[in-house]
Amino acid sequence: MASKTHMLVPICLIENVKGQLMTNQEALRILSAITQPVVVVAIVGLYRTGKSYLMNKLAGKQKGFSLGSTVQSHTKGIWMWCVPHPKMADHTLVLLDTEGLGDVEKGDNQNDSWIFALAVLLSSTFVYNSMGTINQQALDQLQYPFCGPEQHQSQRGDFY
Ligand SMILES: Nc1nc2c(ncn2[C@@H]2O[C@H](COP(=O)(O)OP(=O)(O)OP(=O)(O)O)[C@@H](O)[C@H]2O)c(=O)[nH]1
Ligand SMILES: [Mg+2]
Repeated sequence: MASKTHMLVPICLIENVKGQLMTNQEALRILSAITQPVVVVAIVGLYRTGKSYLMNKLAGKQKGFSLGSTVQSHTKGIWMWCVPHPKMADHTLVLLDTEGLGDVEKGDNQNDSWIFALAVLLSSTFVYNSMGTINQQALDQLQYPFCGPEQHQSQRGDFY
């Protein structure tokens, strides 16, 4: 039988240091060791909109992904938490919590787009978290990983 992966706490998968994205080797090692089928759920949205809070709910936990308590952007890069899937036996649920978009202190749209694109490409189910209506900027960012600069067409995954 495939071995179960159960991380007690999330770890950083993609570090965002001075505008550069880098993979965390320890996180890659954990992912490589998973032998079960995976369901990868990523969440993206504007900063300070409750993304980490919602992902903890999806994990069925009160604590896990770190929550911020100020108006400043809190999560940095992309964080990963692998837990047993709550409904599908012998499946691993990989939760990806991302750095919030539109941080005025960061002011780096390109870096935001990289995080957005990575989350879309890594996930099988993609959650766009919004406290109001989804605006044009969100749709523009969604098009980037699907069409890209070379206008590739691809259809994959679910979008909620
Ligand atoms: N009661 C309640 N509190 C929430 C809810 N969503 C978020 N919060 C609170 O709002 C604050 C910000 O939530 P986070 O989950 O850290 O927001 P975030 O989108 O991850 O923020 P960044 O990492 O900066 O992008 C925290 O103090 C949460 O506890 C909710 O649905 N209900
Ligand atoms: Mg967060």
